[in-house]
Order: sequence, then C-alpha cells, then structure tokens
Amino acid sequence: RKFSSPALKRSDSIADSMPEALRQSRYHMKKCFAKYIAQGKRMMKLHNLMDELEKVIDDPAERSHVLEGLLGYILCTTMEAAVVPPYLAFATRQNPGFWEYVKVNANDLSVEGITATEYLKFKEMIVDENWAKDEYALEIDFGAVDFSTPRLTLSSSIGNGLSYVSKFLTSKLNASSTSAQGLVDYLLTLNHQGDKLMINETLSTVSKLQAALVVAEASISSLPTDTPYQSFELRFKQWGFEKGWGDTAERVRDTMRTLSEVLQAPDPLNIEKFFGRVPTVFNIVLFSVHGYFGQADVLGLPDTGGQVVYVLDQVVAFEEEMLQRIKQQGLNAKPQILVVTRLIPDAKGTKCNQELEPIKNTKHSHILRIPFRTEKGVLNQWVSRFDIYPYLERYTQDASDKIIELMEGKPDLIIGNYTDGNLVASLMARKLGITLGTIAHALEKTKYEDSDIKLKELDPKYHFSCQFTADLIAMNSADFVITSTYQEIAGSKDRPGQYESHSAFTLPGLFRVVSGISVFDPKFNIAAPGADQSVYFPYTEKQKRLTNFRAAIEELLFSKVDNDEHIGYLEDRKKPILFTMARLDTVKNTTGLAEWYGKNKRLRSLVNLVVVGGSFDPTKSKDREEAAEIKKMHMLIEKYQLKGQIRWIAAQTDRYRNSELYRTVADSKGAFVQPALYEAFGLTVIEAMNCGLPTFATNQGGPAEIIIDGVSGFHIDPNNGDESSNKIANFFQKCKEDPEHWNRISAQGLKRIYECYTWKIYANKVLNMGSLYTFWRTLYKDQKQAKQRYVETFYNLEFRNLVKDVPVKKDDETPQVPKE
Ligand code: UDP
Ligand code: LCN
Repeated sequence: RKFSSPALKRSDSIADSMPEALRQSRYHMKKCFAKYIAQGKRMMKLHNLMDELEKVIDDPAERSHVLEGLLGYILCTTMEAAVVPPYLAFATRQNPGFWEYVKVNANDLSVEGITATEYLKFKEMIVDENWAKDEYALEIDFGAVDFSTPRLTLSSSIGNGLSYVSKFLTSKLNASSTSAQGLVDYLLTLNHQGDKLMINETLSTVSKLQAALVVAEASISSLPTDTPYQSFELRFKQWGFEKGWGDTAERVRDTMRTLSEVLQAPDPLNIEKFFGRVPTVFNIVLFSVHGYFGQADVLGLPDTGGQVVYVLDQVVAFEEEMLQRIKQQGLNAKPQILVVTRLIPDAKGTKCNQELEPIKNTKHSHILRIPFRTEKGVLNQWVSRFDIYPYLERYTQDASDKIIELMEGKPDLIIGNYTDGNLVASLMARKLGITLGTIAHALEKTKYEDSDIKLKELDPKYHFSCQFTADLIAMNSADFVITSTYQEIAGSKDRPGQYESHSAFTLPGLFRVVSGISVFDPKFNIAAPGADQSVYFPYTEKQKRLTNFRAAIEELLFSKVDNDEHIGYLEDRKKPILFTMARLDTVKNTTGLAEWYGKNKRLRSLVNLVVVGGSFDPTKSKDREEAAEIKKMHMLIEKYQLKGQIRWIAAQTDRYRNSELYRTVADSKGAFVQPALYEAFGLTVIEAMNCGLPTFATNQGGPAEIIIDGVSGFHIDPNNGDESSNKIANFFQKCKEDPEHWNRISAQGLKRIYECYTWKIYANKVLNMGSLYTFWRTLYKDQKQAKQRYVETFYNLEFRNLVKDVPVKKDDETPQVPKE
C-alpha cells in the first residue's frame, strides 16, 4: 500500500512526531490501538497493522484522511511491531540503514523513544519472558569495539566502500605525517616470495622516497616510452627502487608520478589509481565449502546452484586480470588461485572425490578438495549446508596445511563464499594474518519470516543459531565484503537489506545482538558478477552458435515422448516460448509460474511454457523442499490441463547446451521468467539477458536492480500472480502487433549487461579491494585487533557450543531423507 503523505523533515524523529500524529486522529487511534493489543502478545507486520486499521475505520474516506496525514507516513516506515500489552513497540526505518524504535502505550497513546535493546526485549517477551527479563542475558555489541574506523553517513553511499576508503585515506594522509609514513612502511613490506617489491630500506622515510621519486622520474623522462624496465633496473636499484612499478618506462613514470602526487597532496583518484597498481595479490584462496562443487554434472544437485557458477567464472576473471596486472607491473610471477571445497568420497558420478583438479580456461588455477573428518575418519556422504557446522573447524586446519604446502607459503588474499566458506575463511585469515573478503550469495536470515524469534521452531531443521552466529563472525572479521547488489546490503525503501537485518536482532534464550554490523561501514562493496560471455552470447551471433546441440535441443523441446528428461509436450510449436530454469526450491517459485500460466487463458493462447528444474519422481529426491515442489508441479499440470502447452524438463547440467537453449527460446521470440519469491542475485537473469532474451524477473531482491523495468526487461511481483501473468501477456500481445518491441527490449537488455554486469568489471574492482583494504587494515590494526579478540571470544564461547547440538553424520545412516 502506497499513499502520498507529507514526509517528515530529515531532522524529525518518529518519537518526536508520533505524538502529534496520534493526536490528529486520537479518537480512531484509541480504538485502533485497543484492537492491536486485544489479542495479547504477538508480532505484527505492516500489513497486519493496516488490516486491523481498516476494520476499525471502516469508512474509506475517513480512513484515507487519517492515512494521508503524518500517521500514514509513520505507519509506512514501520517494519514490524511487537505487541506486549499495554505497549506496542515499533521498529521503524525511514531510510535504508536508519532505524528508530518507539513504544506507544495503547491506553493513553503516550509515545517514548526506546533503544534497540529495549525494542528487542519487547520481542523476546513474546516468546521467552524469563529470558527477556534476565539482566545478564548475553548481549552482543560489535559497535562497542568500532571506535576508530570512519563511517559513511548517507544511505546512498552504502556499498561504495572502495571509493570512500580512498576518500577517508585522503583526509588521513593529509592530516598526519604518521599516516604517510604508514604508507612508506607498508610499501617496504611488499614482496613476492621473499623478493622485495617497489622500494627497499634505502627509502625508509617519506622525504627520502619523495626525493628519490623526483630523481627517478626525471631520469626516465628522457627514455623512449616503451623502454623495458630491465634496461634501467640496476640504476633504479641503487636509488632504492625495486621491481613492480611497471613494465615500460612510460608505465613506471606514470606510477611514480601518481605516488608523488599522493605524497604531496593526497586525493582519492590518485590513491585509487596507485593501489590499483601496487603488486599485492599473487595468490588467492577462495573457499566454497559445501558440495557438490565441480566443473561438470553438479548443477541442479541439492545446494549446488549459482554459487558454483559464480566461483568458477570468478576464478577465470581473476586469473586473466592478475596476469595482465603482473605483466604491467613488470614482474614475471605466476598467479595462483585455489578454490577450496569439500572432497566427497560418495561423489555420485561427479569429480567431487578428486583432490586436485585444474580449472578449465585457466593456466594456474585449481580446485582443491579436502574431506570432512570426524572421530570416525573421513565422512563419505554429502552433507546439507544447514548441517555442515560440526566439521568446519577441523576442516579449516586440514585445508590450511594443504594450502600452504601447495602454495609454498601463505596466500595474499582469502575470499569466502556463503556462511560455511566465510567462517572457514575467517578462521584461516585470522590464524595467518591475511586480508579477508567475504561473499554471502544469500544470507538465510531474511529468507524466513521472523527467523530470529522463531528460533526454537526453526533451529532443529535449519540450525540457524549456528548459521547466524557464523555469519556475524565472518562479517565482523572481514576486511571487505563483496555483494552483488545494493539490496543485499541495505535493501530498498521498504525492505531491509540482508546485512542490515543483522544490525539488531535477537535469538531469545541465546543472545541479543544490539549491534551486529553497520551497513555504513566502508567495508561494504557492490561488485556484481557477470555471465561467461564465451558461453552466454547473443542469439544473433550466428557464426558462434553451438549448432552441434541443435538436434538435442529440438528433441528436448519438441519430441512427444515422456521420459526421464522431459514430460509434457508442445502442441503448437509456432508459439513463442516462455522459459524458466531454476533449482526446484520453494523460493524459486517455479510452480508459482506454472500456476499463473495455468490460470491465464490469454497468456496460454499466446505462448508455450517450458520449465527446467528438478526431476519428476518425488520419492527419489534427496532434497527437503524439492520433493514437495515436484508433487505440486504434477498437481498443477493436472489441475489446469496443461499437457500440450507445457514442457517440463529435468535439471540440466551442461551450460553450453543451456546457453543454446536460451538462444533457441530467443529464436522463437520468447522470453525468460525468473519468478522467485526472493532472489539474492539471480544468475539466470544475467544469462538470459546475455543471450538477448527479453527477461521478466522478480521485484523481490537482486533482479530488481539488474533490470530497469520496461526498458531492459520487466519486473514482476511474485506475490501478485494475476498482475504478473497479465504483464507478460501484454508484452507478447504488443510484440504481435509490433515485432520491433521484442527487438528493442532484447537490445536494451544487452546494453545493460555490457555496461554493468561483466566479469571484467568485477575482477578489476575486487582486485582493487584486495590491494586497498590490505593497506587500510594496517592503519587500523589496533581496532582490528580489539574486534578480532571479541570475535574469538564469541566463536569460542558461543559458536562452539551451538555446534555441539548439530548431529554429526555417520556413514551408515540413511542419507538425507526429506523431512516432512
Ligand atoms: N542451472 C543449471 N541447471 C538447472 C538449473 C540451474 O545449469 O537445472 C544454472 C543456471 O544456469 C545458473 C545457476 O545454475 O547458472 C543458478 O544460479 P542462480 O543465481 O539463478 O540461482 P541459485 O541456484 O544460485 O540460487
Ligand atoms: C546464490 C544465489 O541464491 C543466487 O541468487 C546468486 O545469483 C548465486 O548464488 C550467485 O551469487
């Protein structure tokens, strides 16, 4: 529900304006609040508050009068409310990252601002009164150890960490000569396998370095620009310079000039440029622990989706970018990247039981698999990501030993993926003192409504107590956090972000987080992934099309038989294809799309539906949710008599063939739909758009940022099926009347991708982070140390205890029966 109402002035707090708002409609509000508290203790969301308000003020004109005032605005900023009669405690959020808590006494409508702690206690009162009243209940406050690092102040700056760190560095370097000396000291530590880089002890102070830079710059200015570094290397060494400045006279001169500028009068652009050139990162470890992780035949297996695609593509992009940088730095080092995952002996026909595997399309990168060990030895079977916690500590030790052996030393950068990978990465980074980046892909906390206070109900199944604790540990240990979208960090105007939801929450009975993370921390960076453009290229690039798949795809889409790979058929093959592909999880809402299609006659007359996902026999599915979705899909095909208009294809594992499938759908002038109830990022959206396929994607989550609605594709509301299916039908209707419409959306989709969503842009950004944050952390080492100590205590006393409640698998147990 949206209504225009006078926004508060920025300076107005809800606590200050709410009394006035309530006074304006005191009569109705008294009734309304009486109704809110009438049912006793409970949590209410905005829609509950509105529904009850509608009942109390049943005259629509009167209602809109009330809602058009200040009150409507305040209600709109309400994310939730805890009812503990006679109080209603509101959690309000006027802008991303800005929360305010107030309590209203329903009897006299008095209003009082409260702290996050007090608000959380109201929530706890609903589920565990004794704990809520325990004065010594554990409170986690990471904010208390954040005493020195600067913070952003505007919602709009969130996620631009890298550029703000350059700005903060500018003022820090300007403000004190000790910081500039910090930079020199940092440069002195740079080395590759023990060989010094950039400068040596001769240039140990700012003034010495500045003077030497002037001399060196002057001496190369007379050389032809392409003179190789080697020809003046010796002379430079005498002055105190080491390798790393560049491969040619021109590059060396430019890098030196940039540093001179930084030392003379620091500015963010030169700082960013200089750190983009400093040789810091040669060896990277990427953790993506839970399986199945492999290069073939794994996609579509439980828990194995976009993360694998992301990590593998990321490695290729990193290696390419690192090779280019190393060359430009005038070095001949080899970059090494290890993707460290779990070795699963019971590999089910995949290569997940192989220890070391070279990564395709790279020269120096490998997958390293380390098994889970328990007291009984190596664990053979797959473990769900929700049950993975008991193995991680030992895994970290085993993995670290092997990594150091293979790399012949420590890596320069560790990057974690997802809760398990991030935890392992943070443990290893702490032990070895290495820069840490984390990636969540999707934090689970926001996926389940009230997942914090419903802990008791959800924990046996999902072990969220471990997961949320591990996530807090990782995000607070990280030197930088990589996200794919803004919404992942700080949500949107009316929905909190995934990280933001960790700023204040409570796990009643365990601990109350009064400050878990700040989204204004400059560690947060948006760096969106791309899709492998050698695979996902536009349908129009005829000469590159993978024609060898033509027959197989023809069979896949149009043959009339039902078998293990496909069921259903397409009667009228001239119709465009409406296509979707995803793991068959509830949240992906594939069955939702089938239902919208089933219900919408107009859409059915315009297009055929092709669905890729899951398998067809629910009894054979290992996954908790998949089995239910399979059943539902069969039911819908029956209920809406979809045979003849739907083709259901089982999960696909060959991305080359999939890419040709997207393009074949584009040939039919069809469209791709991503109807998820919530999607963290949505790689399929990027893949489809790269193939030139017009795309409709959920407005809940990442895709809403990828697509500009009506320009480069369309947003659909997964919670409003009729509206969404009509929007799709309208598109096809319009394309019938004006075929150019389809071409326009297709071309705009591609344009959007090339401008914002490529792996090249990604790799450049993340390697700059690796470099800049490695220096940044040295400037704040005291604070880092304090925080790390706090994290260690939390890990030791809380996480380790929680893990004890997660059952450790034994291999003779029947694996992973769906819990229903
Ligand atoms: N995918 C696939 N076969 C399937 C379903 C999905 O190859 O049957 C691929 C898809 O092309 C994409 C990835 O798996 O590369 C899914 O990533 P996305 O971000 O869309 O969702 P996730 O599975 O990570 O939640
Ligand atoms: C996991 C998800 O759930 C997706 O939304 C992402 O696209 C994928 O990982 C890659 O980051």
